[in-house]
Amino acid sequence: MMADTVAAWVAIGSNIGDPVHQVRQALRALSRLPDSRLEACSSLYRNPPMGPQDQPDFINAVARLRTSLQPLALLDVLQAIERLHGRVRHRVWGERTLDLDLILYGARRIQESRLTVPHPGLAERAFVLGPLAEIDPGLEIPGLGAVDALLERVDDAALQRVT
Ligand code: PH2
Ligand code: MG
Ligand code: MG
Repeated sequence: MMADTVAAWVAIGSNIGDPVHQVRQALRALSRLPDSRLEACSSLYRNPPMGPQDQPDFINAVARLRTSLQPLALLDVLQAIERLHGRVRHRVWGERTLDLDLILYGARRIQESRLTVPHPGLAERAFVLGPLAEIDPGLEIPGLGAVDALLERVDDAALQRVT
């Protein structure tokens, strides 16, 4: 078990129900995944919605796992957590109880029908780059460059750390 492990990064988001509680529950669930260890998690950040503006603020965070699960197997368990936590998703870019996105898997680039890694929106999203830079500032994102350099190019003024 845990032979051939890689680091994998998961972006967490929630904006309906009790988002802070749901993000904490998600982190707890990530700490219990098979063949995986939760290595690091960022602070929680409150921030305004990207997309439709008539929805509540999001709570976002990023976690780093060490895993021997293959990317699609990891995606399966992430989607199982979303379902177990009663995922509700009303519209594209809209409100949801829990969103777990596999944003990076080692230094791999993956193009499959179910999964694109690095996550296509990564470089534009302060709510992903901010928490990611908190735990791994110098990380090189395949094809995009270092996290801290990418963060300098987006507006992160609205990211509010939750105490
Ligand atoms: N997720 C979305 C749509 N908009 N906005 C913020 N701030 N954070 C998110 O995680 C988010 C969003 C759909 O996944
Ligand atoms: Mg998602
Ligand atoms: Mg998402």
